[in-house]
Amino acid sequence: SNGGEATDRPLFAIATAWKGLQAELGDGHAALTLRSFSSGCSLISPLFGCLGIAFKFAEKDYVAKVHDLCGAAKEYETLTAMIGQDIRNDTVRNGGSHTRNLLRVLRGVDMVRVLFEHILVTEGNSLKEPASKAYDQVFAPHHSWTIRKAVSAGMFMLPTKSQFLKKLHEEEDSARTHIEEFVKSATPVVEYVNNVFVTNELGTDW
Ligand code: 1PW
Repeated sequence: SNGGEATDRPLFAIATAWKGLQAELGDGHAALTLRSFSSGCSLISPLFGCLGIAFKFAEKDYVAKVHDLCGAAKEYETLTAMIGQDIRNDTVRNGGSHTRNLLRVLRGVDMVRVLFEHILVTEGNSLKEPASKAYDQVFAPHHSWTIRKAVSAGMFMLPTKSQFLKKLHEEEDSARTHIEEFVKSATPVVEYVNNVFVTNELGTDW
């Protein structure tokens, strides 16, 4: 797999993999394979680990769900095939179902995408400001009061942006390039997966 490269330069590995996912999608009519999607999602896991102890729980939740999707990829060729099975079994919204895990993982990816968008336009060294905005946009509407309070307390323990980039072995300039590339590629991929939910009439608001 992507071993050394992924641990050395996580942002480079992420940007490269997601560029590949966007290419796999082509003009949007091709089906995305579950294998490449879940491996692209697993490359994002180290980012959560760089957010410090406060986000250990978020990291564990994300990693476990990505792991489930990687396992499902041995059984299903495409995301659509995997979701179809949950629809036939009437297990779409069941705790731990592949489809439910996919929706959670998709939100994790979207959170990183939105966080990066905010980082690109935020002056200064704060990670708390862009991370809080991204959380409020992507996750907060789906989380209970208790989780929202825990997350907002965790925001005070985030590293600074420069500490975060240092943990990722990046300089400001190289990081910006990879971040821009990821945002550009992830946008249509997230939109595609979102659309799979919508066209199957599963909704994304749960
Ligand atoms: C690089 C990202 C930067 C900022 C920090 C991100 C904070 C993300 C917060 C996630 C908090 C995880 C709390 C877990 C909640 C679960 O109950 C929930 N999972 C998610 C991902 O919302 C539902 O999972 P379930 O019930 O389907 O197992």
